[in-house]
Amino acid sequence: MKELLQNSLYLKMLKHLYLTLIICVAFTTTITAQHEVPTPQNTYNRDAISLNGQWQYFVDRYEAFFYDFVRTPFDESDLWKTDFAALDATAKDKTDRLEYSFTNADSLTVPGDWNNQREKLFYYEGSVWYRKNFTKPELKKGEKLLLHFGAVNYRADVYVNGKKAGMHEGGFTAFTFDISTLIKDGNNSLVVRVDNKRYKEAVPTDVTDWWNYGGITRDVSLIAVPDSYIENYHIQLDKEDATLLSGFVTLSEIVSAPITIQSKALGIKKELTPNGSYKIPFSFKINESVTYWTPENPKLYNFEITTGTDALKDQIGLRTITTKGAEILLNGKPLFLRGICAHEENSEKGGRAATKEDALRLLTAAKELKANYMRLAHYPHNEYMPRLADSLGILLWEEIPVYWTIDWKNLKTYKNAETQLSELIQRDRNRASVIIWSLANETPIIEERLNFLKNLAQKARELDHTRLISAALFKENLGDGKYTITDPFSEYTDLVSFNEYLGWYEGMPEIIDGANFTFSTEKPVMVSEFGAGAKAGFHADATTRWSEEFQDDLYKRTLKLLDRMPNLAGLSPWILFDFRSPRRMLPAIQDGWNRKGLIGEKGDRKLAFYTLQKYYEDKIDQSLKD
Ligand code: GCB
Repeated sequence: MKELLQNSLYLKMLKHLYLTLIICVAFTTTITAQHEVPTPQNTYNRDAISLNGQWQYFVDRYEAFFYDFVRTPFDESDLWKTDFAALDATAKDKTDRLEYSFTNADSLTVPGDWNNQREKLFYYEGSVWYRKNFTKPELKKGEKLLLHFGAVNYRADVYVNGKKAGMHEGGFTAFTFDISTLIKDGNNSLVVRVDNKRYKEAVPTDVTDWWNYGGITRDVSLIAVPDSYIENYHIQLDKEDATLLSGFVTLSEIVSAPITIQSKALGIKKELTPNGSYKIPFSFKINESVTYWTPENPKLYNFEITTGTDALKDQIGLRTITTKGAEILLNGKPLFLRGICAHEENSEKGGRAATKEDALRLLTAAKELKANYMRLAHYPHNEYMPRLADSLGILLWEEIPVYWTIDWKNLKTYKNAETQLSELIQRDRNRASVIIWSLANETPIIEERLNFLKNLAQKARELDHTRLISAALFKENLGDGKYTITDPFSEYTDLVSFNEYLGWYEGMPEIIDGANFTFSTEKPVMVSEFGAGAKAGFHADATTRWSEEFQDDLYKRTLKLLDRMPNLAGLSPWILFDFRSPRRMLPAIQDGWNRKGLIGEKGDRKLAFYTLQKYYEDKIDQSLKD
């Protein structure tokens, strides 16, 4: 007995020594090598091997597969040496993580959220592990293999053959790893831990009015690129002089061979000399006459960029977007934005809009409404949206999830928001449809928030000086039916945009009739939201909340208010479709849906849909007469 006791004590001591050793290793060695590279521009047109499809998964509610029992992440310790592919119930190597296995595990479809694929995951917020095996593709000499994720909500920890490729935070932007040194011939294992827990310091923070769908929500692909590849470029008309084509090309590695930018239809073939730099700026005259990109004629030109080692095609619309006083000018001509807001959801199928067809569903409904513009709320949407909007002729406001409350003083939070903004601009800078970068939605007017947003605005302008900057602000009630904007951040934006909910969050719709707005600024004004909840198919009189009639009446009164609003350059009512929100639980009316859609979740057009459609038709007729 004594011997047994001594033995177990000895074992315990050994275990402690071992753990201390692991913890020391975790703190003294550099944490696993990071393979993240900037996401290359235009992965859309690169030859890629899709890793979409069925991925095995298991739920890790207590995160026991990520942290050891003293909450040290396994991937910061030596324990992570085990190859995931070998981790199955029969493995001899005994670790705690043997209790988890992909063998016999169920599968989820990628891209897609987990909430709508398994009933038991509908409300789940936490960690889920995914695995996909893939065969190493043939690579030419000197080629690298990039692993590209369209988006994972919210945090992704990525492992290739048991080694960490890296981590990405932010649920709506693309990220890429160079996995060339992690892959092996034949079968390879790709494991992703997806964690969608909400927390205060995150972007967005823990309180939002939309569903926190978890999962690998966008396409995953492998892309082979040469050693030096085209990492980034911007091709657009010069903002000051539309006879010039201006921009830059950035390479992943410096090459000496010239870079060619070519567009046959425009008679352009220009050689740029890298001169030992990664980033090569250009600006030259276009001799042919240009058909400008407009919503009515969304002309796209084929461009080809070639370097000594790489070649890439893109379809780019050429246009300028500027403001003059209270007007927004597209190609120098005044433009009225007939808009509508949209969340990235397919309410009929359920869940996050993840495919090209899902994106088309949203854009087609906006077209039917006679909109020429959409506000993509409240986070970057799938690349399918701007790509399709480019060819369908819909202008876009794109946005990052700096929403309501944010941990304004936290530098990490700021960096996170800035990274998401950079990743968005990086992806969509060549899309003619995108005209506005929006930096925030309904954020409180306090000092620390102003600093945060001013820095974001500066960053946005640094990365792209060709587009307009905005944010959805709060209005100010001056009493006696008078309203204005006093938010000091409006001094830093090109547009003064605000959310206006008179008659829904303030009084009954009659209040709208006596309301008047004045602005001290000469900038274009945009009503970025207004609306009312209505359950599709519920009919009553116009004073009954939740009826289609109430919503319709509020729209009619608001549209009149907008007609007398000075400097108005556009509107984007809230919202195209009903969308899922855990904040909206009113039984038999909301049942988990925000009902402010002009279209119900099953596709039924509500009365207000036709009212707005008519308003937009009249605007078109009016602009034809002008
Ligand atoms: C807002 C928010 C939006 C909400 C909406 C509402 O002002 O910007 O995210 O969903 O109001 O329905 O209350």
